[in-house]
Amino acid sequence: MFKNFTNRLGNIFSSKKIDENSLLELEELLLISDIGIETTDKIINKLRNEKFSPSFDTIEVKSKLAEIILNIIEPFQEEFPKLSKSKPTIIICIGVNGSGKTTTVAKLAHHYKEMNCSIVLGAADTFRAAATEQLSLWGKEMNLDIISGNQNSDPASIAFKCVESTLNNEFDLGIIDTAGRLQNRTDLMEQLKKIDKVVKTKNNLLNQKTIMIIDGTTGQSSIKQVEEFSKYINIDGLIISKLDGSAIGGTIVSIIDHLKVPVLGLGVGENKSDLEEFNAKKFVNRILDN
Ligand SMILES: Nc1nc2c(ncn2[C@@H]2O[C@H](COP(=O)(O)OP(=O)(O)OP(=O)(O)O)[C@@H](O)[C@H]2O)c(=O)[nH]1
Ligand SMILES: [Mg+2]
Repeated sequence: MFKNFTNRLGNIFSSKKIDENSLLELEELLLISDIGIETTDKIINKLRNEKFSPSFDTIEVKSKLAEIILNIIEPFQEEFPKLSKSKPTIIICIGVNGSGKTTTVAKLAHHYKEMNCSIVLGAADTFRAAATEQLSLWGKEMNLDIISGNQNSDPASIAFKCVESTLNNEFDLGIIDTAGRLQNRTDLMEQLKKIDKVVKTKNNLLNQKTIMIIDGTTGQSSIKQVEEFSKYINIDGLIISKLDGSAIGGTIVSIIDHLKVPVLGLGVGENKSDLEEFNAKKFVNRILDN
């Protein structure tokens, strides 16, 4: 087996030919990186139309490839929400089960705490008893107030209480954790809509941002997840978690290509400081240097 992308690229183009054979091999390589068939085809077609110098080398192919991928993703690189001085911000974290929502709530809280912002957390995952406890532990560690309720209480009412607390206590930021839900569970998706609706009732007083957390190891099915969630709630951006492991994360390229949704950050571990702002250039290198 070849050790990495660059080595394989070198082998594919050692004959110094951009032909159907080499492009087919390149297609396979991009698919291994989880870029997905349609986006891979698009990339290959663009590469096919590029002009190469007669004695081109791996570096030239790689840099053209990097440019093509960067052109797809860079327009969707976005910073974490900037907090305004005049209005507080409410961030709602959503996603399927186990995608990394609660951990990301903690990571975001840490990020904003480092900027000296005042923060309250809303434990709107009332589905599992352990969920509130998990968030409370993070709250304790960072010395943050937390709004919670009993198990099975209405998550929308917790979300609303978190909004009220943010406004009444003049916090800069309220971050709402929600329960994991599968996109085909209409009842749970409707519940999400309700959370969104109650937060929106105070929209003249605050800035609302909804961030969907995607498990970076999930692969192509995450496109469907984002697509389905966005039928119920407007998604302002994505954070892709669990990219500290072996997952290359090429799915991000196809998610952006298909859905044109901004990517804000990457989760790179289980600690509160393991959150990076999404940097498209760095990410392309991650794909092409893996
Ligand atoms: N390695 C790694 N693990 C992560 C990352 N983010 C979350 N995890 C782990 O993934 C597991 C699930 O994370 P949670 O934050 O509880 O996920 P969740 O989406 O809140 O889960 P539910 O509330 O059950 O839907 C935990 O063991 C986390 O420590 C990450 O960026 N890297
Ligand atoms: Mg959770």
